[in-house]
Amino acid sequence: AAGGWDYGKNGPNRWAELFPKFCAGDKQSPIDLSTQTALQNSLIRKYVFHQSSIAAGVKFTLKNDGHKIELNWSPELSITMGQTAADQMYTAAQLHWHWGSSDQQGSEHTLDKKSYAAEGHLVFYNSKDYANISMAASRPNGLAVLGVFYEVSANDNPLFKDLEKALANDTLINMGGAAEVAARTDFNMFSTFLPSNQDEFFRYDGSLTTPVCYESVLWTVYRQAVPISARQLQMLRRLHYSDNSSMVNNFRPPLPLNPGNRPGTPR
Ligand code: 1SD
Ligand code: ZN
Repeated sequence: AAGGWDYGKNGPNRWAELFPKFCAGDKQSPIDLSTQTALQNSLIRKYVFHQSSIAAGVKFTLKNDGHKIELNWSPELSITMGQTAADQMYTAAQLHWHWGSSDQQGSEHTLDKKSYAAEGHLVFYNSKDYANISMAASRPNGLAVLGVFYEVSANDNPLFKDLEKALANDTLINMGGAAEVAARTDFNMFSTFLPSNQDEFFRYDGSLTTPVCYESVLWTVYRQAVPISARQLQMLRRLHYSDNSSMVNNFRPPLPLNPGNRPGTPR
């Protein structure tokens, strides 16, 4: 499989051995989050978000990279966040998802040991200190990721509703496939991706959840799950990995809590 790892034979239980330099580290992600910790976490500051308006010509592209689907957008669309409106140190580079074969699994983080059907990751890099995401990915304070849980519901998810036409495109089924998404002029990434309750979240120092598992990620995972319909989840499960098998269970299960990745330390 691409890069020498997958979610099957060379799956998460072998990554520490296959990529020992980082995947065997002591602040690895994901972890199990507990609501107890969320309460202490209310001391940690919320990010201030900013997005430029959708100009004519802004395009979104969904692609199958062999491990998941990822959403990218044209560079003139600026999606940023920081501690204050003036200090927008993080720039969003992409959004992607992890999901299960059944509704009882699929998320990477768990909440009080509960798994969700899927988890979305809006990946930011520190654009104050680094030129691009690949420069930042291995560096201290390099990345910040916003994680959102998806829960099966009778209601469609509004973001996936926007992506549905592209998602249904057969070119996306196999690795390397990509499909364009027309941008709504009123699209806002933060209000469409994040749950309505943005006041309760977990923050901790961790890692990429895929090899080579760099320990460069400041994680923020929201407590409130967002809805996704069974029909929309099926659209994800019909995609294929590089070996043509069904793209499901592309998540890394939680890793042990260590002093390095224990949530709740304000920073
Ligand atoms: O799995 C993604 C990987 O594709 C890449 O986006 C990386 C950031 O460069 O992040 C991981 S994850 O930790 O966001 N799952
Ligand atoms: Zn991810």
